Amino acid sequence: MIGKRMQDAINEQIKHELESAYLYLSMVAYFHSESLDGMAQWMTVQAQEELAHAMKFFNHIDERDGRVELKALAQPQKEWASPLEAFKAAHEHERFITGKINDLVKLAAEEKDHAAGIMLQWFVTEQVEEESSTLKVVELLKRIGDSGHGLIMADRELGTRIAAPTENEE
Ligand code: OFO
Repeated sequence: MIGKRMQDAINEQIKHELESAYLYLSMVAYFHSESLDGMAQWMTVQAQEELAHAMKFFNHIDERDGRVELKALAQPQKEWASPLEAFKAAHEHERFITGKINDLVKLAAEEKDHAAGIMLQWFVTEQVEEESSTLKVVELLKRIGDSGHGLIMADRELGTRIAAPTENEE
């Protein structure tokens, strides 16, 4: 059975993951409003990943005879000054989430909760990917600058992102 401290911390992390999905869905709406459907597609996949992350934590508590407790979600930001600012915000958010995962890893060690520790290793690796993928788009949009043609090309490229089949697996 999962211990109370770890259960509370994972319940908090479920909220963070759902808030990530909420933030990225808000960016989907923003990109659609700017007629950037490719970026909206990229962020849709990102939001779907976040729901899968929330469910990994949800199932971990469930499988260890704990009790999931869903919390109120903060209202996400609605507008950004530019696509670059939106992707910068996504990258900053991923850095924040990495910090939260690292806190959970520390707690698992303190509590000698090896099951949580093993589960969390997947998230440690995933956060490297999450930070890297958002940073790559930030760098791309910085290079493009004010070029309208560049933005259209980037939008087309980002629209090719599809959900990896393994992302929704346990
Ligand atoms: Fe769940 O990795 Fe992003 O936030």
